[in-house]
Amino acid sequence: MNIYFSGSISGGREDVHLYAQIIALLKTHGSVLTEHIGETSLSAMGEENVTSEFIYNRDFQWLKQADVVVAEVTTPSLGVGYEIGLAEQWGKPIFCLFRPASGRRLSAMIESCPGLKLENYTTLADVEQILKSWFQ
Ligand code: 6K6
Repeated sequence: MNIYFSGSISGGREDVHLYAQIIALLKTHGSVLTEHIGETSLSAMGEENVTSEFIYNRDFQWLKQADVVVAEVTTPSLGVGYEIGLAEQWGKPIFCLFRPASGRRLSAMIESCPGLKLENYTTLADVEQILKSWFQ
């Protein structure tokens, strides 16, 4: 099972440690194509020595290859929203995780999108249970 994990980069890296923990959980369910999203060395300024064109083409191909998309949507991100939109157009299963304790309001375009499943969570233990129910 190829899993595309989507999480904020330019939108802000405040949750990068959380992304790494979610990716570790996802790896018990399949192969994560985008492990770098959880790397602290990847800053909001992006990967060094690669062009945005390279990143776009690579991520586009990975997204196409994915069997499922899991997006952490707490930190608003243009890229994450775009990837969700593409995956929806392609008919892929999309699972979104949102942390209400952040104090943020999730975009209505994600909250009410009929093409995805959305779960609120508080702790990593919650995420573990949610992933089990999604992937069973
Ligand atoms: C920033 C500027 C140029 O390059 C970057 C960051 N480099 C990226 N490397 C890998 N994936 C990226 C990069 N920028 C965006 N993405 C993709 O969009 C990832 O798959 C994320 O899921 C999503 C993040 O979007 P933004 O808008 O928060 O960056």
